[in-house]
Amino acid sequence: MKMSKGQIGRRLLGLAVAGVALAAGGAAFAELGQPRPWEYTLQESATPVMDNIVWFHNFLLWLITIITLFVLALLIIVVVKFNAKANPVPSKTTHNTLIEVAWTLIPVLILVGIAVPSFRLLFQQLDIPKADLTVKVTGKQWYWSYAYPDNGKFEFDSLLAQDKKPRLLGVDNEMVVPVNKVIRIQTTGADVIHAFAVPAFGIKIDSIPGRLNETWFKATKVGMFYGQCSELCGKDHAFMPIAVRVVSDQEFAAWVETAKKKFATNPANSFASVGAAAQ
Ligand SMILES: [Cu+2]
Repeated sequence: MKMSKGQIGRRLLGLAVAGVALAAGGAAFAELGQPRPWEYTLQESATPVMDNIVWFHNFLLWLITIITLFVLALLIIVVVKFNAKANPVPSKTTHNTLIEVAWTLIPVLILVGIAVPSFRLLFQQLDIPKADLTVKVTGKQWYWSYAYPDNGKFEFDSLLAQDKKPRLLGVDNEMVVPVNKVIRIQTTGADVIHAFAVPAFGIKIDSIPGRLNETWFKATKVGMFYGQCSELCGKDHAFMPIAVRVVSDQEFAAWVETAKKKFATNPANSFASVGAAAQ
């Protein structure tokens, strides 16, 4: 069967529409808080800090793209217009005040334009707002421990669960936090340096033995969010995932009650025993 040009056009358009719909559907099904196959962008943001990291990333990407294209255009002009064949008698010009001032000032202004949002973001990350809840995170070879000093001082270990999805990210005991609350993370290392990182929250901070590092996040979406140890810490570095479950206030309160009982007899509960002994 022979198709007219119009028919072919409509077929192609139909295919394109189907392709776009499929891609959009794929994006909609992609799960929040974890990497997805063939991902080349940042993970979808779930905190105000990550919103700004994403914005800053895109801002710089546009800026560098425009600058690169501009320099490329200048190079092409030079190659085409000023090669020996096209321009046998070169000009002897050596100075041009206007252009020299411009190519000094414009880059300075661009750098200032980058510095302002960059410093704003840095301060937002480092200036921890009044926290609703503190979670103490200890990196260990090769798992994480989470302590809740504000909620009954229980502590528990969180280990990779081989049978759980997503592969190499699922854990036995997830860290649980309430949504839309400022969570202060205090982190340290029990043996070597680890790093606590959750991409969707825009946090990554070293967990260093003998030292307490602080960061914060305010998750604005409920769900599961995954991260990984981000400082090479030994043979099982790749197998100590971070899994954070963000829930409603009521669910959090209910979880605290069960967690208190569940982890009361945790022999590794040194934090709670030290806290109890001090009282
Ligand atoms: Cu590690």
